[in-house]
Amino acid sequence: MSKEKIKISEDLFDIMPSDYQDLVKSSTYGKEDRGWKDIGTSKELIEQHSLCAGCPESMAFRYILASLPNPEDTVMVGSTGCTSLVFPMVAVHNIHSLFGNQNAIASGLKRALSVRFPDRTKDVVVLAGDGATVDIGLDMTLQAWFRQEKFTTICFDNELYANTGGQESGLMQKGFVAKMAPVGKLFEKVRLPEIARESGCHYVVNCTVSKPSLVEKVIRNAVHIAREIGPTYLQLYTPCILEIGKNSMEGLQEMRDSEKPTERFAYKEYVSEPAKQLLAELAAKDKERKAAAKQLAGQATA
Ligand SMILES: Cc1ncc(C[n+]2csc(CCOP(=O)(O)OP(=O)(O)O)c2C)c(N)n1
Ligand code: SF4
Repeated sequence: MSKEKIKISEDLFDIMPSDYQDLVKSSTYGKEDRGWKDIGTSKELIEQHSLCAGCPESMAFRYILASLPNPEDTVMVGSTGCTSLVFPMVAVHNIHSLFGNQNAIASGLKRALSVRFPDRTKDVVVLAGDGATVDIGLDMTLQAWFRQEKFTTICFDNELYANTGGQESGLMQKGFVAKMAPVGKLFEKVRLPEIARESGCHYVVNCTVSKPSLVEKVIRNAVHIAREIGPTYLQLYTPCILEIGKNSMEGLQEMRDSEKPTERFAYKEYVSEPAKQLLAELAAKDKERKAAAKQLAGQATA
């Protein structure tokens, strides 16, 4: 979706919904340095959502959408679950896939987009819950990584199946008791970040979404590396406050507590050698671009 395509004919401008007018006038499509700091000042690509009040998934959605390097040429692939309640309100192209199939759909989509738009960069980003990514969709998740499909997989890890009332998931902690899993989890949390690395992902991060600047960095890295090199995986802790008995103001603290160095969401990152090289090149180009812009601004004010 380019800004050109959503431009409203002058004659029809007045009768379009105000939200659409705002999107055309002040969204960040096409802005090179877009990021989480645009939230609250530019038209956001998601404003309302139907998640529980204070659900960290809603924060995560905002940060991710604000950080996509090229939202007008990005297609997101979702799956059934709490995340899927948000997609109808997102101003980025998106597809809802059958639960668990998201990485298979994204594989076909990415390949089709490369054939249909050979001269244009199209990013594909999967965003699904842990039930969809690690349990029911694990086959599709892994096979996409084995095949080196060039897209990013983001898992909103809330450590259970939230949308269906709290069943046990592979990413649930050992011993945790949920509403629909009264016996308590008998096994350890599946180590998907390690599995992702072994399965061929070039960039893997495990973290919470407590810090927007960190989310911005990892999203940009993951999308750029997937675009140029191969699959990338982000596992983001977005606790289900409803299931862990927290109120709407307590999600942030829960994430801060869970990212301490000895906790399960302590920041963990893996970058392959080719991906390291790419990130270094991108950083050098960015530095050059910023220096040139500064010089130009200096000339304009002189
Ligand atoms: C093929 C299929 N199987 C099962 C379901 C039922 N279902 C809907 S949402 C959901 C749980 C989603 O859990 P998760 O992926 O962890 O996302 P969350 O809701 O926790 O964000 C399930 C099992 C479905 N809709 N379709
Ligand atoms: S059920 Fe849990 S994960 Fe789903 S919207 Fe509510 S707080 Fe968020």
